[in-house]
Amino acid sequence: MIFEILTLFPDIFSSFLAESLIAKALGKKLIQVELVNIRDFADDRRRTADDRPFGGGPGMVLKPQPLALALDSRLNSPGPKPLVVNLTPSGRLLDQNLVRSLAQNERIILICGRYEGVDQRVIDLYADMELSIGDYVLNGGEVPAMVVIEAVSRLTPGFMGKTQSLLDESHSYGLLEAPVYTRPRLFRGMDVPEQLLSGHHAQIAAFRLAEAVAKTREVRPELLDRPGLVEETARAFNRIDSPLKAKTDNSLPALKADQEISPELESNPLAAEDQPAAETTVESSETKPERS
Ligand code: 6GU
Repeated sequence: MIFEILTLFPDIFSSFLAESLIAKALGKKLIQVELVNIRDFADDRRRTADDRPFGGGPGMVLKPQPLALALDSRLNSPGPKPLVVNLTPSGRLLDQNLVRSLAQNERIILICGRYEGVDQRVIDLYADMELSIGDYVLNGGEVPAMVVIEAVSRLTPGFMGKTQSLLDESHSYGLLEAPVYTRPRLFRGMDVPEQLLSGHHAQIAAFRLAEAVAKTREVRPELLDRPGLVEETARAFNRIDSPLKAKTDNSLPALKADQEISPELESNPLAAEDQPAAETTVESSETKPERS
């Protein structure tokens, strides 16, 4: 996976690229990151890359010419055809499904806008998509670019240890993570849930799944409304062979025999987007409910 970052502030990325799993992945050539300073493509002596907006208003806008030349230099370089992404708070919201589809690309160019944004004509000419990392405003696309690189790289084969990828598989149902604990067993008078100490793999898996559902219901109840989740969770739960199942059944609304998907959810226009083909779950086609 190749990431090319177009930015006015390449130094922001130094420690991000020099530490931990990202540094290891770069070392192993699992990922490649190229930093391109847009200012290098300015044609005046002062290397101007931004200007005031037509029509007035606060802030500055990235000038079209330096950015277009920077993009041309990358697009004319050899390699796979890149996906060109403009990072902006007015873009499509990034979530794990979108991360998965971004990871299908061999090469991604990330445009880090600054100030008030990027001249629209460059976006119209070059960008395949615009992407936001959340509903809040940042100073520029540099932190979002790091978010994209990290989230996408984690899906690159070999980036994570085997353990982590297995963990990810069990959490790919769109639930929040169950709470985790480490030694010491007793901390300030608080013990670790006994189910985690049993050593029984199936019991532990069932407990964690129940905890994940409970946590999700408490913090992000809307995630439980996602069409398909009911079937996926039920399936995951059914794979677990555990005496604990009977006990945890109450915390898994998904598993109630009489539960049906509400018509409201059935007609959710987001349903199709939430379940991109062959990306979310391998098993989704088998588990789809009959829909009339
Ligand atoms: Cl991609 N850019 C900026 N400037 N702010 C943001 C963002 C992007 N995503 C959320 N806030």
